[in-house]
Amino acid sequence: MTTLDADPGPYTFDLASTALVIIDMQRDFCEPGGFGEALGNDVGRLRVVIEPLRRVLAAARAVGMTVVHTREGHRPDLTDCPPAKLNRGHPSLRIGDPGPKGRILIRGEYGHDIIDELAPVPGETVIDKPGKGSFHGTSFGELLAERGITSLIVTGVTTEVCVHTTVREANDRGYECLVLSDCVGSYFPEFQRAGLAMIAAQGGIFGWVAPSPEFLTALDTAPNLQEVAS
Ligand code: TIU
Repeated sequence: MTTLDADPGPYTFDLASTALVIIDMQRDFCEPGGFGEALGNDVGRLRVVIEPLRRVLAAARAVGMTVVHTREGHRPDLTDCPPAKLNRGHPSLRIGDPGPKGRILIRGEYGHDIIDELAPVPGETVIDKPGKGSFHGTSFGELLAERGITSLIVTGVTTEVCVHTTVREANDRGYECLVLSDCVGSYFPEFQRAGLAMIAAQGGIFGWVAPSPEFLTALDTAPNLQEVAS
């Protein structure tokens, strides 16, 4: 077991039963011309997470941790996109409309895929999800159960939307979630601050929060899973 300092208190995990979850680091949210910008957001605000998250991903790969990426998006025929989501608000481009990076939030399109800096490598699972949470309408829960995963290191975007929904879903299912504060991002600074505070408040009502250097230091002392297996 490995322990690190977190809010509201020490977070203890066993590397063999822990997964790094990278939520929706897609061009559609992090680059101009995608869904995030169509909703009126400054996508530049999300780019601060890329470098710390790249370091965490490299460290997780080095110790042989389970890594799961998620992507929010829909089938080309939009049969998995409820009208309530499709018609919400007044975006400049709606889900399925042609945009500069392909059809907005549609699986298989360039904009839907994960940014180059964090591209998955063979052996890492990519979960395509139609909603904000990673469990809804996906095989994420089955995958975690098959691998005996009970702890999730949660990263990605956006803090108050897909990260929060996933952490809440996971918490209700009994997973222990650590959110890395500098590896989750929001278009809204006030939501970033409040979103992180909500997770750790009330004795960790949804989980734990720590900056990524705490996790990287903890990984240095954790047993390397590849060496343990060999
Ligand atoms: N709009 C917003 O903040 N987020 C989303 O629509 N999806 C995710 O958070 N991935």
